[in-house]
Amino acid sequence: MSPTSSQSPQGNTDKAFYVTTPIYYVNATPHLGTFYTTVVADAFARFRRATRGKDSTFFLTGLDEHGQKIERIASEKGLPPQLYCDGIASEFQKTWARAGITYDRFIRTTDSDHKAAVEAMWNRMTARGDIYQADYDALYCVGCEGFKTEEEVLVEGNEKLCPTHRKPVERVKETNYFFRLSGYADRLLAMYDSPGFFIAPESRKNEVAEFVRSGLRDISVSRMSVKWGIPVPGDPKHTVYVWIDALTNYLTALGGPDAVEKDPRARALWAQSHHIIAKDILRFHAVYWPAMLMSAGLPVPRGIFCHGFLTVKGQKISKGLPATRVDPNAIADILGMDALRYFVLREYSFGSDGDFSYEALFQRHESDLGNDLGNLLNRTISMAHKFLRGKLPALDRPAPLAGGQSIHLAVASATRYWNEFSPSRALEETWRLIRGTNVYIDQSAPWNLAKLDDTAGLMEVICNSLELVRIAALLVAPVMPEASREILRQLGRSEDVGTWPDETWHGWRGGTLTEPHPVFPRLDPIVRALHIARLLGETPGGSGDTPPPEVFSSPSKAKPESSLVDFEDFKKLEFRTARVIACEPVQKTDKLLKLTLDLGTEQRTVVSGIAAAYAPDAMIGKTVILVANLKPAKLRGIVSEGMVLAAGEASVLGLATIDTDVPPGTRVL
Ligand code: ME8
Repeated sequence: MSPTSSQSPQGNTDKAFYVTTPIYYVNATPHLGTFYTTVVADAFARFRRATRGKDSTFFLTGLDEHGQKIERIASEKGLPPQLYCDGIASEFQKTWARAGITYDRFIRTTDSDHKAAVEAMWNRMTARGDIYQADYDALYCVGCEGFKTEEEVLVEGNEKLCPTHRKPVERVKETNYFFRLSGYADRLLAMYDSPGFFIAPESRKNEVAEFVRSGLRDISVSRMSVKWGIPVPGDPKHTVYVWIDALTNYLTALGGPDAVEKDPRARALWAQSHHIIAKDILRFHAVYWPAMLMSAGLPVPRGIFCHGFLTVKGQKISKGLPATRVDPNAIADILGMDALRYFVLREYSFGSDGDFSYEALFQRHESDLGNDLGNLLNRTISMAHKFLRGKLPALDRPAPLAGGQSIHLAVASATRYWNEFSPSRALEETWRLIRGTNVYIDQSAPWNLAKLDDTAGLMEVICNSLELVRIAALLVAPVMPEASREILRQLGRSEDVGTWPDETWHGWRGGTLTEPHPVFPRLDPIVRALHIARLLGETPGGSGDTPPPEVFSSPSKAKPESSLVDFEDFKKLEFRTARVIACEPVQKTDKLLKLTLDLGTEQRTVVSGIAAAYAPDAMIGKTVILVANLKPAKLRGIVSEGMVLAAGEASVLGLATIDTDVPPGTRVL
């Protein structure tokens, strides 16, 4: 079972909520795995702010910049480590800004207050008598920044490999400082069973308890051979082990160990601290970290949420495996960040592993976002304009709503699942409401009421529908903040942004509607196929192409003004006339034709989605307009070297041509 806030260590319903993500290594830019954890944390933070007030919540994310791994990468790149870290940090910050991540602090372990917090932790653990010096001879994986036992490593020939990274481990022989972890086994086991602490899912708690029961060894907490880090207080030849450094970040952000003890706000937040991580770093968070805190005389965190891995074709998405690279920014270029946020929160049940595919992503975009939510907004606003001129005051008496009980239930259930940290189930309940509203409109048939001049009936159905759309917009806000804002704007209810709906039915509260405007524009199936081909092409398993420009966007995709293109950008596109000299259908599809084009000085092969409108023979001899400088994309195994311009949305209606005879290859402007 997931915890609820009423189970806080003090046994009260404290409003405070502190949520953290891991601080990510700066050995790569954000990918779908780091995006997932960060979006989950952001959605929890947004939900808490909406339900308990803006100041109740503190959301922390950031970067783990020290250690041997980063020291090596920076040196390979010939950069001073700080400069290297600054570059990656700015990439993370740009992506998180674009993804609407509302962190209260973006911590970097190179921040000066963090150094002070690590020193304070070290001094507290030393004062407790838990830090001592000894010679060390052990195996180390730089990828994990972790020590490995002889039993843990894989032996292949003469080499010993890290079981996670499949790379050789290194032997470390040094005089190190050690932390007396072995002394904490009993207290850790008692903590796992105490009501004031949780690890979710429960299975992960059992796994950790088993590890502790099997016996804990003291851990090395300093390195002499690593310079990129925080010096050990009083003995600067040694550098604090990167995990001791990194875990302390959760205290730094609240003011450090002393503040967590003495400052009332820091104390309240720490008592409600929730670490969101994936299973790769569970041991560090559920064993090392609470033991360090116990040693430092500080309370342990409130809880740890351990989610599974996102995979591509069963392989964990990770920086070291380019074939698993899924770039959130490349997806957002096509669908927007909200759609990707929705997808990861809806598709994966929090806690389990989940496989990613572009097909599933585009499918959900079309069905859940376009057909269900987008269509509901669009039809409701259109009907309000058509039948009632768009000005919809609140009714004197809220209209009763058949099925009002189920709406009450949908809001209550969504709220409950958010409180229980189950985003996919909360969204499932929200979609029950959205789909139910579409059914309500179908069954009430306002178009028939209009024919009968039943204005009161029309008012009731349309006001009820508007209110249901408003409730849906508020319920999706933690997941799709921009879409929520836009829906509320179209409803004339901008003042509701950031609020949470009541569980009881009050009816429509009034508003002046804007014109309907698609929030999740539909993608033509061919355009969608092209997008998928090009997104896959970014991985070595695909065609190796880089993304084509925005020209692949559906013509219906409405753009906010800020994304209008400059003339300079437009000029980068090269349109040329081309004569079709051969044409044949593409196997196993009834949509695509393979064209051979003459451009005067060269021939090109282009795959085009015009098969429904043109027979292959009818194409021969035509002069078409080609986007000639698109990066090639692989479609059904054929490399397509450009794109033919055509009119139409869901299906092609006609080709763009030139009305006089011009030689093939002529530039079109
Ligand atoms: O471990 N699926 O940093 P890291 C789901 N610096 N989540 C994934 C994922 C995947 N395929 N890949 C990565 C570190 N993640 C340390 C943390 S904290 C004090 C120090 C997410 O860059 C997930 O949250 O290797 C995972 O735990 C984290 O990124 C690992 O990030």
